[in-house]
Amino acid sequence: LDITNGLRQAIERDEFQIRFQPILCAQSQIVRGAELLLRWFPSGGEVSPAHFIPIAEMSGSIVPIGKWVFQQACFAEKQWRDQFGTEAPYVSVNVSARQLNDDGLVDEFRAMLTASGADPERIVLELTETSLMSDVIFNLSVLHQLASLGLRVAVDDFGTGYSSLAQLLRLPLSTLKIDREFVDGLDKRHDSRAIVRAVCGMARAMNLKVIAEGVENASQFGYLRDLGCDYVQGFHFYRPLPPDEFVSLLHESS
Ligand code: G
Ligand code: G
Ligand code: MN
Ligand code: NA
Repeated sequence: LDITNGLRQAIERDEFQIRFQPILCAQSQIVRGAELLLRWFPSGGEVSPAHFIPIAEMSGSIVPIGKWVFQQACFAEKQWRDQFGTEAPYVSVNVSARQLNDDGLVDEFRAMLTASGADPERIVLELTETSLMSDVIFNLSVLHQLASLGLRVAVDDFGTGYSSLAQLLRLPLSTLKIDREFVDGLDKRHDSRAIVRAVCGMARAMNLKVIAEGVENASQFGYLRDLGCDYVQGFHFYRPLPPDEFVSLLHESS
């Protein structure tokens, strides 16, 4: 399989599917959001995003793919809000650094928001710490333009990059997503607990929300709740779900 060429035709061939992994309030355990995760099924098989996303980034296909993903997020936000009103969850989408370098990005996101009727304040763009720091001056300007559309910005994989905290906090952020490496260490390592506690404390002082990702068991969840983490996500709660199963879940719990 030629991944690079396959990715160029994947949208028109209708080979992508999306999943939604629920994000829950740590205190109430009510579903408040979902992360949109892309799946690719080229002619019968499946290729993991861990494999194809880096190739899409290198070849540039991530630009049209990222627009398609954002469009799906807009449709989902509108659909959920029509069905569940103010109780509807927000939707979070992964955005690659390469997409920020695309001149058309801001105009195209604006047009998709308008055409779909989605509420930008209920859409979160997840950028990894590493990609945010790759060109902080340039990203600062693009992210402020995206934030002025009303979109929220989250730092994904927080704690794994080598960022300057001062630089990072100049960005228009709403949320920090603590990397699962620290969550994984919670019931094993004192330093992971200290890091999670410090991140939660800093976030509160800076008026940011904290999400812990990769929560896999009750013990990790217990620490996160006690340490003041706002939201949780992981296999302990739910795997990434097909869109109809996610909506069924919302119906069951509303
Ligand atoms: O869903 P899974 O854990 O297999 O995803 C693997 C990696 O692919 C993660 O780092 C995730 O952020 C990334 N990923 C999944 N969907 C998307 C997407 O729509 N866009 C981008 N840029 N990355 C994605
Ligand atoms: O890099 P990013 O944080 O966007 O990665 C999201 C990926 O993490 C998704 O592909 C999802 O399948 C995976 N994931 C979600 N929850 C868990 C979990 O509890 N444990 C592990 N190991 N991976 C998870
Ligand atoms: Mn993510
Ligand atoms: Na992450």
